[in-house]
Amino acid sequence: MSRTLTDDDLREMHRLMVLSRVFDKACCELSNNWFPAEGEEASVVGAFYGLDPADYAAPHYRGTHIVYHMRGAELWRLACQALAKADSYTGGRGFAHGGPADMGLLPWLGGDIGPQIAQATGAALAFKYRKERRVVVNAFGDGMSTRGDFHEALNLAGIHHLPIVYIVHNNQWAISTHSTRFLANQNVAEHARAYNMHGESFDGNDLFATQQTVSAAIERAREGRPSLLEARTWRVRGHWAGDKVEYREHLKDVMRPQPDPIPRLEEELERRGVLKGADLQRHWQQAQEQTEQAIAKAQAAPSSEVVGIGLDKVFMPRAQEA
Ligand SMILES: Cc1ncc(C[n+]2csc(CCOP(=O)(O)OP(=O)(O)O)c2C)c(N)n1
Repeated sequence: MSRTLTDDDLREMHRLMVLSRVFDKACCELSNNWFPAEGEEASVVGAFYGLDPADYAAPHYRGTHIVYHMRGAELWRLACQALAKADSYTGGRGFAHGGPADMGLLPWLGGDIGPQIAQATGAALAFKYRKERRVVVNAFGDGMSTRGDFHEALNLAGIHHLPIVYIVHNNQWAISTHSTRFLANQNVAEHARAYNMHGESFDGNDLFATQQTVSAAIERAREGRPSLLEARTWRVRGHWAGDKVEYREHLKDVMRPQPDPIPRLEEELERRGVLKGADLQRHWQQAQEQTEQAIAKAQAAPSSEVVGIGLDKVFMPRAQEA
C-alpha cells in the first residue's frame, strides 16, 4: 500500500523540487565540478519524501543537496560545499559527497562509486539485528549498478530480508557513456529477480509514480522485504557543471528525453486545484530568495585552510578524547 499524499504534501513536494532546481543551477555557476540534478528532481524528492526521521537516507551524489536539506541541512552550508568553505559539512574537504552525520544520512565519504551501497545495506542489517522498525532508502546511478558492490549488497539484502529500498536513478548516462554501452540489460530493475526481491521500473519524471512506488516499497521494507526500484529519468545537463556534453552529438539516435518533471507536476497541481498560478510563482520566487541568501552567506564565510591531511575527519576520536 502506498502512502496517500495530502494537498499539503503536494505543495511541499513542489516547493522542494523548485528549490532543488534553483539552488542546483546556482551551485553550477559557483563550481564547474557541481553535479547537476536538473530534470531529475521528481525521482530525488519523490524517493526521499516518505521517510520517518529515524530512517536513514543514503542519496545519490546527484541531488544530494535537496535530500540533505529535507533532512535538516542548512542551505548556506550546502552552498559552502560548492565553494569548499570551512563551514561546509565536510569542513571544505568534500564536495557533493559529504553531509551532516547526525540527520540520519549516509553520505558519500569519498569519490568512489560503490562503497555507499555496502554502508547502506550494513545499516539495514543493523536495524534488523537490533529489531528496530527503521528502513534505509539508498539511491544511486545506472552506472553504479554495474559495480560488484551492487550485486553483493542486493544478495545480502535478499538473503537476510533487510529493511531497505534501493533506487536507481536511471538517467541513461555514466559521464560520457550511454547506458546501451555499459548495461547488458537496459531494465536495471530486472536484477531484483536474481536476488529474490521486488523489482519495479517506473517513470521517474512523474512525481506521483515515484512517490507511490517508493512509499509502497518503504512499507514492504518495514516488514523485511527489500526492493529494487528503477526511476527512469534523463540527465539534462552534463556530468558536471563544466561538461560541454559534446559526446551526445554522436548519440542522437539513442536520446530519449523525458518531459521536464516540474512543469509536468505544475500542470497536474493546477488541474487538481491544489496550487494556482500565483502560488506556483511564489515557490519560484521564494526559492530564488532563499538561494541568493544562502550563497551570499556562504561567500562571506571564511575559506577553509589546508591543515594537514585531515585524519581527524577520517577516524573517530579515541574513547578518552570523545
Ligand atoms: C569506482 C569508481 N569508478 C569510476 C569512477 C568515475 N565516475 C564518477 S561518476 C561516474 C559515472 C556514474 O554514473 P551513474 O552511476 O550512472 O550516475 P550519474 O552520474 O549518471 O548520476 C564514473 C564512472 C568513480 N568515481 N569511482
